[in-house]
Amino acid sequence: VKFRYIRLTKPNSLLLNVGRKATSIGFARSLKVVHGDLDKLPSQIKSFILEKEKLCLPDEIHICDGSENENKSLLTQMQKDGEIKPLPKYDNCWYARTDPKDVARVESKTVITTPTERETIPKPRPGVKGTLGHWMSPDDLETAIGDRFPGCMKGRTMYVIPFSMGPVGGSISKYGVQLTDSRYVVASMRVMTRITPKVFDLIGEDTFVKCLHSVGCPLPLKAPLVNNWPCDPSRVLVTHNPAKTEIVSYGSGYGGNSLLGKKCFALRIGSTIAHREGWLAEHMLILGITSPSGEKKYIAAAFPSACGKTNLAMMEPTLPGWKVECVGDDIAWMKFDTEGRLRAINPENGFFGVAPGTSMKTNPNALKTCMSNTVFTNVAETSDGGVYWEGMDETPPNGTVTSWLNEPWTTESTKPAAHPNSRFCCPASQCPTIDPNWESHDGVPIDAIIFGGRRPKGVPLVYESFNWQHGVFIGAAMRSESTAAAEHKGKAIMHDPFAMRPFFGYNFGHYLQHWLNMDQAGRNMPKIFHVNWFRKGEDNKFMWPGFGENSRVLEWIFKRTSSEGNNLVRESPIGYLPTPDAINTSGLGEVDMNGLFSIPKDFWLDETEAIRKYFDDQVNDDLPPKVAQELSDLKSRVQKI
Ligand code: GTP
Ligand code: SPV
Ligand code: MN
Repeated sequence: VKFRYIRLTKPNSLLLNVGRKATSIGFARSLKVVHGDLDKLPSQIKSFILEKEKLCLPDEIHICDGSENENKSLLTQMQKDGEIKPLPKYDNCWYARTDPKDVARVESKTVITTPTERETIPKPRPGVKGTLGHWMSPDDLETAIGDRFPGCMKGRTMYVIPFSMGPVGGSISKYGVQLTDSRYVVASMRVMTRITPKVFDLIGEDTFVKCLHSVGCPLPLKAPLVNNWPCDPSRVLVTHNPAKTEIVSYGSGYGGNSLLGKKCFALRIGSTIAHREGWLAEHMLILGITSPSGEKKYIAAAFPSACGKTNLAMMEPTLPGWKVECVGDDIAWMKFDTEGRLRAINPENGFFGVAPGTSMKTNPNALKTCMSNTVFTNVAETSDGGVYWEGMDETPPNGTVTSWLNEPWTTESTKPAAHPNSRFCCPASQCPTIDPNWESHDGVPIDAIIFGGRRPKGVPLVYESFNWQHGVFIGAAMRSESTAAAEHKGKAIMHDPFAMRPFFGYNFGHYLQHWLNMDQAGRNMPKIFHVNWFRKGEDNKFMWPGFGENSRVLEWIFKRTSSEGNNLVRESPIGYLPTPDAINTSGLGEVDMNGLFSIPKDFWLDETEAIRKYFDDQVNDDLPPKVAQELSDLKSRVQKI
């Protein structure tokens, strides 16, 4: 342990001097850097660390190097403290149970700070509550941080995580430094991002994304921990300051609230950078698809949280001869190159995937990916040292099951074994179908963009936009049933434009204009589609088998992106539909294809009305006229059904 810095404090504990080399003793409190060398860091990073250290007052600082040894030592310490336990059935896999009050993203406590509210969210129609994000004024942000952060890391270690979003050194990649007092977050960030001290050199004196995270449980504890999971659920706050490229998150250790590279950086701050620099940061999977004749294309797809991105990205096509490979399962950063092709990278390095519903039948590749080096959170455990969740197997596992709530569980139990938002966190490189180009520095070329959601009624299996502008409208009009990925209860159909509603870093109206502006002469614009795997029949069962069978829909999309697909469409009021035989149904069994493609007039009249109300209420004066025009065109087409 090196005692290199001295924090000088007056007896009344007013902080006077921070980060100065120790030259005197007396009432000084030492600043311990237990790993890494603060002096070797670029000066702006060192000042960032010292400023936050002074605020949070950790006992010591550990500058992470991302090494295997560092990871092992963190996991061992956590195990010793009962924060995680090993899962001997697999190789280097770990199990964490959270405080049941900290299980998902907290959208209501997630805010963006800009000088004016209008930069962050459109001004809703008078009397209407805005639902397109939460704004916090710079003054309120300062107060909120002042209420939460002083001394919040007392007794704990502040970890400094240098991380890259995208391959280190890639042309589309960006860098960040996260400070956190959670070892679980360090271990998870090591899977989800690329942690390396090279990032310090790459940042140098350039701007970087500054991330500060605390679970908000200084030692000694004021109340006992639940499941040894530190958090401060009643005071959670996840803040973003785009002008300062700064993220400050307090009170939660879970997922998007604490792994700040993911939604906070790659989407919220990312979308503001993309807006400024002329590219797109989107809540999209990226997959490569190869036809039986060996032709390969890449597709990006935006579905809301827990609506099928991971599953589509890793799918095993049931159609003979087709191959799907995974570039990413959650986030895409996309930029037009000098040749006018849209190129995409996956800024992440791992998957933080929904566990329930993942089985050898639905998503074998996800299961194979998480057999080693994986942290499972809030799934159920089995007495043979394995994991369990709803929809994992046809039959319940051997041995006994203990639920995520640490209660004995049987198939007779009324509560679920796993929390519906329980997740696996595993390295992308372990995916058996990872794409050979998944770390390509300049990204992969995108030929099609798909939007989709959970629509139990009225929305066909697939349709295609008439053109880019119509496609932007389709993204803007997206709706989906709510899921357990955030705090929403029940199964209401929510508006979730571009699957980005919880993740916009700036005014959605400006975002729409940005998408419209992408369409420029000389660019090869990807075709835009909408899919719905979740339509239900009279019996309330899914009409479409989904998962690997979705390859039948991908085949049509694939063909539509080249001239061989010219004759495979018919026009409908909502967009192009496949001609009756264009979707290969051989070997599919009993599926009501007519029902899956029906466009009920009443439903679509209601739908256009709901979209109109949403645009008027929520986007109001910031709705680009071209999007308003698309809506009125849709309405007149639907009226003629
Ligand atoms: P986030 O990680 O929250 O962004 O979610 P995601 O979009 O990656 O969703 P994911 O692929 O994890 O799927 C969520 C749930 O939907 C899982 O329980 C899946 O089993 C289920 N699901 C995925 N694809 C299909 C499908 O084609 N049909 C049906 N019926 N369910 C599906
Ligand atoms: C989502 O909610 O879309 C996720 C999970 O991918 S989280 O990392 O918690 O945001
Ligand atoms: Mn997601």
